[in-house]
Amino acid sequence: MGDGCLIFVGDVHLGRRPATAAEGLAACGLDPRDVSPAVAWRATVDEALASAARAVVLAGDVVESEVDRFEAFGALEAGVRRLTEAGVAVFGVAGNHDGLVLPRLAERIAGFTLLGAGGRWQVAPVPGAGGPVDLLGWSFPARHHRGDPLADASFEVAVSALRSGATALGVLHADLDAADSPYAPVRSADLARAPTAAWFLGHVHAPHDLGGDRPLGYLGSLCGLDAGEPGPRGPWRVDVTGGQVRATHLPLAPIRWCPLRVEANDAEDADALHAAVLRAARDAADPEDDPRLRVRAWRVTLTGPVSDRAVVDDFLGLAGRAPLVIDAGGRPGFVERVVDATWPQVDLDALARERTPAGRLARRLRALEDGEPLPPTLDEAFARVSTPAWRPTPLDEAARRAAAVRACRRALDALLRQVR
Ligand SMILES: [Mn+2]
Repeated sequence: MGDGCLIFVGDVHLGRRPATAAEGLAACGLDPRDVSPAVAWRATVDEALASAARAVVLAGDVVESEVDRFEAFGALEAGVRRLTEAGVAVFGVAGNHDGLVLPRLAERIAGFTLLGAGGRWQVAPVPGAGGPVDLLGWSFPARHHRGDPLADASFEVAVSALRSGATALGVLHADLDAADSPYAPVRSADLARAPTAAWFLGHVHAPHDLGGDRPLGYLGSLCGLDAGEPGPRGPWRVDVTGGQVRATHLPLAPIRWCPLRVEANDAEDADALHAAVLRAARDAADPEDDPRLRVRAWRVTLTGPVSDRAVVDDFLGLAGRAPLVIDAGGRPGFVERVVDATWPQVDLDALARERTPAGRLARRLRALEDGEPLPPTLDEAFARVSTPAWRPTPLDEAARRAAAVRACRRALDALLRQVR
């Protein structure tokens, strides 16, 4: 029995629900509980049982916060019991959200093995059929951890405890390549130097591409919780054959957050724009998506230059009255929000000659679009919002310019609407 696969699970956040989507879900006949992380966790357990996995490994932030621990206990205990009764081992490391609560839950749930408790690295052999596999794990000892976990003396001790001939898989919750982070900063170069065949990380909710030969990166959230977590979500199936690791994403999350850009200028009235939104969603929705996907939440961005502002305003007014329902790709869906990123279709050259505030703005916009250097005051402003904890990678020149162009267009739009 068993093909020896493991199931790795990124940030689950039991206790969280997509609160802002309640109305849209209701319009699709669903409740926030139908698309919660707990549902994704149950589907993950089903998947592990169906594929006769050797082990399920949780990469931290299993629980949203301490006040969710009773709810999390129920969901976690039920899943762990089903797994262990079928001979599937369950491991986990604690993250920043559950640095205090996961160790307490682990103590009370039979069969759940917490790895690296108290911030001390630990090695655990994975039981079950197949070649020898060792897990190398580290848990958050608190809500914050400013030190590099790899710099801890226990790391070398644990590494030397890895069995020779075993495939070592690293698991921890950490902030990758973010030097000043209060969330266990680690360098990918240091991880790559370790004698492991792969590193599976929790913390950042956007999944990395782990499909390569030696996977190293974020598993991503198990279930997207808002429009900031777009695209397919779910656990990863990890197969170990002859020391080779192969990771496959299993997009089994019940809800998917889908960004959708729609050109607004082609529509002559609000109904035509509505039809364009439906068309775009139907083009984007893949009927072959995982059958466990129950609903799509669309974030519609209206874009492009617009000659008739009233069409967009009319559409926004109508769409704001009740959630816009979209049946696409064999699945229900709803528009979670409409973002108006259109700009007025004006003769910028003519406007730029005017000695008015709008003219001045038009000159600035043209300069930005023509690639003239960004004003230093603007770069200082961007530097202030690029704090290391939230935006480890500073915005590059192209992104700063695009943001400035967007802001300029919005301001020009507002200005021209006052004038007319
Ligand atoms: Mn998290």
